[in-house]
Amino acid sequence: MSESVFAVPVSVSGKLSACGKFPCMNSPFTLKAFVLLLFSLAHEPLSGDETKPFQGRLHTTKPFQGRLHTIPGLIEAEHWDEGAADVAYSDVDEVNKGEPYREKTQVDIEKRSDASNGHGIGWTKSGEWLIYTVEVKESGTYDIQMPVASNKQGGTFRIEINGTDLTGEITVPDTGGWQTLKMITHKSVKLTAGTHKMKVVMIKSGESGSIGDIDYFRFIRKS
Ligand SMILES: [Ca+2]
Ligand SMILES: [Ca+2]
Repeated sequence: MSESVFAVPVSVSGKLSACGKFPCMNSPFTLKAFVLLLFSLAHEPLSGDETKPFQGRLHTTKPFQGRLHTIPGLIEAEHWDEGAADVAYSDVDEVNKGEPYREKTQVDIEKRSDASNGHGIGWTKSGEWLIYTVEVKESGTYDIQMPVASNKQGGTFRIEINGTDLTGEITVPDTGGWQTLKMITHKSVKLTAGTHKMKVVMIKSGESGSIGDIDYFRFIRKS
């Protein structure tokens, strides 16, 4: 639920109490606010997380098609969580410049025959991000393999787990063209067993004018 909806009943609470024990029902606005208040309390109980906007918003995303990503394993870049813009993902422009592969989205999905699952993400820009709900089966040290493509030197991105930087900046190299995927590997990240929110954050564009195309993230346990 968005913060703006939650703010409505709070702002009219004085008006509700002015009518005694029960809310005034003669005003459509007040009735709507009361219904919103009940809905907010039922679905969004206040907790410690609500004081932290970042963590508070993360729990509203859901795995794509109900399928939790598991680690070790392969996470398709195009299978970020379901949820609204700026909750499950953030994108710099409203249109999907690529393929209508999943529900209407602002994220740019590229159809490509050389990619796993026939799709990846493309047209990536600084400031964009994507959330993936993941279940780490075994605590340990992992390498992350990622097929990427870039025409000229690409940009940088990082991977976070529950809001903490996991990888530092990963650079997308010049792969010889947008249609040429090359595997890059980020080595030795430590993960703890459990369900986590993985966030891929686009940091800085490269000579290509973009960060790079990404096909998937494969987590391989090393120790
Ligand atoms: Ca877009
Ligand atoms: Ca893919």
